[in-house]
Amino acid sequence: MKNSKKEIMESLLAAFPAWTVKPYVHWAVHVSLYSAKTRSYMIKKGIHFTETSPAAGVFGAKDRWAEVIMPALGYSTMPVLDLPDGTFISDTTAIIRYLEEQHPEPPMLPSDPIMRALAWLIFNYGTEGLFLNAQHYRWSFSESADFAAADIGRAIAGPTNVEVIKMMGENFQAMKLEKFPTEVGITAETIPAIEKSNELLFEKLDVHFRHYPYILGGRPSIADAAMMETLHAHLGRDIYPANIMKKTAPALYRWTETMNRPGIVDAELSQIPQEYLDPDNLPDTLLDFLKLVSDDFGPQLEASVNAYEDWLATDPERPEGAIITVDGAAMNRQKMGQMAYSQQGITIKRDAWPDIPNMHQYVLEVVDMMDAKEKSDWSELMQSVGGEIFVNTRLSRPIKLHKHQPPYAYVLGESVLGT
Ligand SMILES: N[C@@H](CCC(=O)N[C@@H](CS)C(=O)NCC(=O)O)C(=O)O
Repeated sequence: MKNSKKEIMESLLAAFPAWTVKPYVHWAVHVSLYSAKTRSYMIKKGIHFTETSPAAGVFGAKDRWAEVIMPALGYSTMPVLDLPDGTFISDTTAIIRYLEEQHPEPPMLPSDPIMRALAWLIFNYGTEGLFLNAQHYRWSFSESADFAAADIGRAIAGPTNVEVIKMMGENFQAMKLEKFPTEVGITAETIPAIEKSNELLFEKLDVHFRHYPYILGGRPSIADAAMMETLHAHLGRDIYPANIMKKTAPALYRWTETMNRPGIVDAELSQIPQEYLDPDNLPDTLLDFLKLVSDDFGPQLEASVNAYEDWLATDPERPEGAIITVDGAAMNRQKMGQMAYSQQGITIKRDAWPDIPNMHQYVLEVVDMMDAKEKSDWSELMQSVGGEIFVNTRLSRPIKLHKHQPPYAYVLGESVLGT
């Protein structure tokens, strides 16, 4: 008997399983800081995805964004990942944790516990520790601001809507600059600290990427993806900082390109084994970078955790599930209060959000599962790069990422730690 069309289709799908995979949809825009993290992660991981934005028409995208995602979220944020089962996740860290669990191969986290803890630490630094660099180099310089604003207008209004693009662009820069001194901590006094940190960052990463294609050696990891946020989306594209990067750190610039294409190695570095570095033999290029992470990010971690503890202390009886914010409502930036910390000898005051303490829990989670020898090696490594804060800082109550279903927020976790 002749096979029916259905049977033929079924045998074809069995032969080519990739055809049956409904792609993830990455709601993102090219110019967006956080979108660069999930995009490069999925490219390197080899995850089949389509990218669309609220202004685009792909697969009826506009309607889903306006009628389903935005009303469910109750606030605006980018990126969002649509899952094949019809649900979505709204936060880059939640997206990466979910995908890593769903698709363990190829791993984007080292199996060695020391390297794994390091990956989460750099992930935290890349996701939030460079926020001021991104904001300053984009919005304080008119050539950068004009370029970025045009791209934002293009994403929102559509690429041919020139007049609206121009208007949106102008509004965006003014809106961002207004928040600089109070919410973000960028002022005439703090700019020298941000620029000094950035100069050191470019210098150290350029040396490292002359020797290794990725931050943890011959394989990409979640740490690279997180650093792509600031280093690609803003510093690697906006006119003013991209020129500095190309002139002073060409190997770093090359890494931003490598991270946005599939495959493992950079052709010139193909002699490097496609493996993560050996924790007993970390190169000076990585150790030097980690010293900078400790200097610049250690105080930020401490200040954010203190802000979280202060928020907790205002009402110690808060139940699990309570949204971690002074305003009580789910939102993109959940303000816990203000924090102050020292960077390059200058005090920076700005809003504190739960993101940094939340990600620090993933470092602690790995460390807590280490055996005694590994714990002592981790402490020794952190001590050697001035990162004791990363070992000693703990949270008195856990934070839970609740970004896959309402309230789409950082909330208090299940139990009080240590009881
Ligand atoms: N914690 C979020 C932050 C996402 C975020 O702030 N995205 C920016 C765009 S790059 C945004 O949506 N800004 C718009 C807004 O704050 O309204 C994540 O990791 O996804």
